Amino acid sequence: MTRRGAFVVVEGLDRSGKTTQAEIMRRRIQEGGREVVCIKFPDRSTPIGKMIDSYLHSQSDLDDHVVHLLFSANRWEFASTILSYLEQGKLVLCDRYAFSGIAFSVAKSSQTPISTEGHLESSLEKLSPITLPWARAPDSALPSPDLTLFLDISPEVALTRGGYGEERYEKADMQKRVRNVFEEIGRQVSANAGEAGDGRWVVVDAGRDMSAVTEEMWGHVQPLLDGVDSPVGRLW
Ligand code: DGP
Ligand code: NA
Ligand code: NA
Repeated sequence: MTRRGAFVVVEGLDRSGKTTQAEIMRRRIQEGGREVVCIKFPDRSTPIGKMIDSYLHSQSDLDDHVVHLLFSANRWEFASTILSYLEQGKLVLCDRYAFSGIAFSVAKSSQTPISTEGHLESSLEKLSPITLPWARAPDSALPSPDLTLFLDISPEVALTRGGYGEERYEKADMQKRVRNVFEEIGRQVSANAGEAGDGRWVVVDAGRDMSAVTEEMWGHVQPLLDGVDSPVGRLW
């Protein structure tokens, strides 16, 4: 029986070099003669993805809970695709996943004062901020990564890289909160990894030069190149 492909997720803060590193990783895997498929979330090409894109460009305003569910729905749109690639023995390399979903929503919601303006005042006041357990729920049972590489960078170093971009979340105080939530997620994932037998969480210091980061990532990906014997897990 042929082995299934490995599911590898690259997570990270904005400006961590995540997308560049994922591309380098893809090329390396391919040059080694293995099949690899790259996926990136949010995937802005679908109708749901277009709503997310509009939100990120601040062209539309949506309640935090709604946004959270859209990002999650966007992942569900590709869940069966991911599973079928893995079954075909392909390594799936995924730029952001459910961990970003939790980190950004919890961080955003904890900094938003509840609006006291307008006719929605009374109902808005009843909406609670997004908690970690609430944020985890919609991604429950999505394919679980065999390995998550978290590219960690301090907001200070991110600033030396030219600062953040124009999108909604790309502000220093928000990035600090995101980093804190990612840290908590990492602890929870690591605590469950042994039990469930899947899903290691590895923190990679992405503040170093690019080749050092690539080499460390490669060291973790290499053992997965020949595939995985165990069935694909499911999140939490
Ligand atoms: P990127 O294309 O990787 O730069 O991601 C766009 C932005 O969206 C980035 O600031 C991180 C944020 N983001 C990614 N995934 C999620 C998610 O699932 N939920 C929320 N709330 N934000 C996300
Ligand atoms: Na970004
Ligand atoms: Na993304």
